[in-house]
Amino acid sequence: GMFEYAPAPESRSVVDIAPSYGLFIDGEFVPPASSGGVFKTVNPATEEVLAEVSTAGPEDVDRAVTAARRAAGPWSALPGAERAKYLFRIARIIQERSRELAVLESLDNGKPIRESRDIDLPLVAAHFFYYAGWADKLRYAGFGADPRPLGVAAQVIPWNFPLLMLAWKIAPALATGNTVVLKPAETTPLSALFFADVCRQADLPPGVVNIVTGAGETGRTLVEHPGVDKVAFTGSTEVGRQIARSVAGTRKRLTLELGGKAANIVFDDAPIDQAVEGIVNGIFFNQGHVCCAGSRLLIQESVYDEVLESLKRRMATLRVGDPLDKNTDVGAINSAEQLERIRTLSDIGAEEGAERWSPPCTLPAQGFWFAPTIFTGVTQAHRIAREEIFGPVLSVLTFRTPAEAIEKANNTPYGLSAGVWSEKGSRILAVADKLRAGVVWANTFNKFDPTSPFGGYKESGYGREGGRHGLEAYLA
Ligand code: TXE
Repeated sequence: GMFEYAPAPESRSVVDIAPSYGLFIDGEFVPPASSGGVFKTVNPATEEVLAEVSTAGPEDVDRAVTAARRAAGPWSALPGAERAKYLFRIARIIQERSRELAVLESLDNGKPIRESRDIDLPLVAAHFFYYAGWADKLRYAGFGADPRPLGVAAQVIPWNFPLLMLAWKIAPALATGNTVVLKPAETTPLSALFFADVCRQADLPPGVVNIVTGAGETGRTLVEHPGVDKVAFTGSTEVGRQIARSVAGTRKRLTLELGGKAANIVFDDAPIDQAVEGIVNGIFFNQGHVCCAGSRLLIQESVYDEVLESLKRRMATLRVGDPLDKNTDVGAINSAEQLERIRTLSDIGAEEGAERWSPPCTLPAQGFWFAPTIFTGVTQAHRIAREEIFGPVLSVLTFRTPAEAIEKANNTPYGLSAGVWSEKGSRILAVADKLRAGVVWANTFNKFDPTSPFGGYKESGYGREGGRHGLEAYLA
């Protein structure tokens, strides 16, 4: 409309991306030891190459673990208040550089700048502030009189929230006196490499944080390295299973944060407009590349028509396109591979008889895109009701009674999150109590906070990140 506010797109020039990057080992950027090779990271919205990144081979991983081991003694011997100073410094530098890092994240990942700027980056800083506050409070806080770090943590993270997943992993590890070797995902390595620069700027002692880039093979080499004391993984259930097998029988401690297929349950007494906002946020936030995405919508039959009509109207207003445009709601799919996975499952949904609907929208010719999509007439038998799609695709089911809603919500191998929409507090509490999900949101969805523990049941993994619980995973 004529009064619509149309801010200029965020400027790419606020971030200075080098043509190529080495590995960050022992406080320095170094080339990989052998001709392990390089790979390119692309902007998924344009397919333009952003930079060349190094593949860490076994020798590089060994150097990184060795550096982390050497740094572990002095780092853990520092008074907690000293470690806190470094973490506070890192948090402040992230705030100071947040515009640059937000643009970088949107370029490498494809997420809308509004999200990287207003959600990812503030949460990244918040995590470092939060765990900085814990570093000097570990004694007599219920972890035993003299809580000890585990040593060297190997951390492997996915591409959906590159810098935020790094913060979830690194902040509690450092606060508790561990050192880390982290491997970012191969499609989104850049913000972790910029974080290495943040560590340098904060004068973090060499070896406390090491970043090794590469694909799954680098990740496997890292988690299997005998010098590692703790493995923390976020990614696919399949790789999580492999890691659990390889860690079994070693002294390594393990936490896994895997996939999900969350139910978002709308009761007939729910505030419908608010619920529709939550449904949209639940599945279209970050293109649905969210492990806790509300990918199964369960609507009580008596309000089905009303909710669906309102949801479709709202979906028609979603703007899909340039991640750097401040008006964009839904950005690019992170990679050609992920786009293929989403397309395949979506086509299976249609073939199996569910009804597919998307609002009219023109997708850019270059890059990886998928229109916001809903499937109605979905039953438990459909693969799109059971398998994680990890894209902007919502499967809609219905229910009559609270018992049926609970039964359907729990009928999944996953158990990461769920949402309940109702005017009645007593109903929310009663239902939440019966949901096998690590996180249950009431009249909201995809709300994150560093003080709250996050993690799953069943095939969604084990261990908790965030809050006080997040510290336990890093203490002996
Ligand atoms: O995951 P991978 P992918 C789900 C989602 C998605 C699917 C596949 O459904 O469609 O998984 O995504 C590293 N040893 N989730 O292929 O392969 C890899 O390099 C050690 C949900 O991207 O699990 C990357 O850094 N590491 C999820 C990280 O693991 C290995 C987020 C994740 O990649 C490895 C991502 C190995 N053998 C995907 N193989 C969530 N829980 O949020 C790969 N890696």
